[in-house]
Amino acid sequence: MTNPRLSPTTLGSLKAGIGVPNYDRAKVTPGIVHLGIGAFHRAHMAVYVDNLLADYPSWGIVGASLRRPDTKDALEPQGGLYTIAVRDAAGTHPRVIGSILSVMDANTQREELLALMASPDIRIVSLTVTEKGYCHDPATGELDQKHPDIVHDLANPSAPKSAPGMLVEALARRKAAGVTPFTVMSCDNLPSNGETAKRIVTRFAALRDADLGTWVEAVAFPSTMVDRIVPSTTDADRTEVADLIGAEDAWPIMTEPFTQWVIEDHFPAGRPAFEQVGAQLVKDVEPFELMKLRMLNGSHSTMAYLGYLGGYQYIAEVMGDPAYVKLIHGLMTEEAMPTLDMPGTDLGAYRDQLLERFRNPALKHRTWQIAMDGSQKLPQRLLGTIRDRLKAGQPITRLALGVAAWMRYVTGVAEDGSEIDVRDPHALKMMAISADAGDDAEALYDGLSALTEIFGTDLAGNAIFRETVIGHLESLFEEGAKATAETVAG
Ligand code: CS2
Repeated sequence: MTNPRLSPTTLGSLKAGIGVPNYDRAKVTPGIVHLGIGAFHRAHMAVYVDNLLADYPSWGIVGASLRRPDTKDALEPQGGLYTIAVRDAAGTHPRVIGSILSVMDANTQREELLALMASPDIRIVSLTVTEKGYCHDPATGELDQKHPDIVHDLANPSAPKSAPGMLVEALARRKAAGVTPFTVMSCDNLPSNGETAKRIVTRFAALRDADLGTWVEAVAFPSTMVDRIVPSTTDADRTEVADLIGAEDAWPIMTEPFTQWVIEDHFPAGRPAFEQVGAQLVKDVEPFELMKLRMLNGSHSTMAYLGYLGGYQYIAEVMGDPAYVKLIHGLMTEEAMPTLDMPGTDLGAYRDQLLERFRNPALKHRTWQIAMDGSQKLPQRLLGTIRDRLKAGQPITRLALGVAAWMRYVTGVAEDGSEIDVRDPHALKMMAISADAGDDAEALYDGLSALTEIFGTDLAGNAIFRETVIGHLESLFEEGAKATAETVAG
């Protein structure tokens, strides 16, 4: 007999012992709209909210996707329910989450979504729209006014496509109706993500109308540091989850046991008691963000490019190569940690915990997945650390290898000559640059580092940076990724 579909009506007939919502979903009302209802949100914030709803039922989530309707299509027949499956060496531990009340597709339900965002019931609009969803220049953090979606949204402010456009239109409607603003909470991997979101949104509002720009300046944009590794779900995962819970779930989430959320406590419109379910509410999130971006994500991106080039499909496989482990250990200890100012935090313990998480054999986290959107990720993961070290006159050997591996990766040709499916908003531009450069390391460096939206105006011409990256590129072309990792790891 095939399993029934997971839904509110089948919730009672799941296999024994499967965790299900401990509150009456019918009594939960929406207090949060979440833009970018991808796997990351459903493995993270939606779980914290799920843990709170028994005591705070006015904080349910309505999710919205700005690009693809696939999450809505999958979750609608399930009444918003989905499984989170936590994986470790001991097995897979499923639990059903109920905090997402419904999902809207912004493309087909724009008016309905904007009306909800404008309603006083919504006190938080949270975001995981990925780095590129901010339509900004990653090197400066400023709104990219030439971005096609921004051009579109400024011309059609009441029918926006972009996240900044949606936020500003909803805020404009609140202003017109005399409703106080919601709090905007970014949960993306950006440095000072609150301030960055604020800068972009207020700029967009001011471009629409000066008065609106001034009004939006009073909106709260707390920063948050969000951490949980969430590989994309495969068909094999779906089958495993169906067997474990006794129901078909079209959209389960596979993740690790670890989870961390550090939140700047600035919510004038109110917030759920996130501190009761494990979040850290602090005054200043920035040191935590830098720690995570530079240590976790900087290592991740380096392992993704260098690992993919070396023929490794998963992060856990990369961690099986002692040269790569030594390299990443060194990158964190020698190059990233000295740039962080975290009194009271044991950075060595944090590093060791990261290495353990990367090793999780049950988590099939593809190097190719992490390699996506490098142009948007590199600035905060590697380039900021490199800038700080250059300023202090310190070596950047391992960090520069991460950058060189990215440059080698975006040529779109693997070491065995096969094609790499490079996913990046600037993929075409970068592949044209690398087609001109061929395997001439200097030409490749000069072409790619001239992209000021990634490298700013200061880095490309820095003699030490240039020489170090070009040296690594030559080695990547001549010796390959594995041999280069071994040499640089020392
Ligand atoms: C990863 C992150 O895909 C990526 O770029 O580095 O999604 C990473 O898994 C998360 O930031 C972990 O919190």
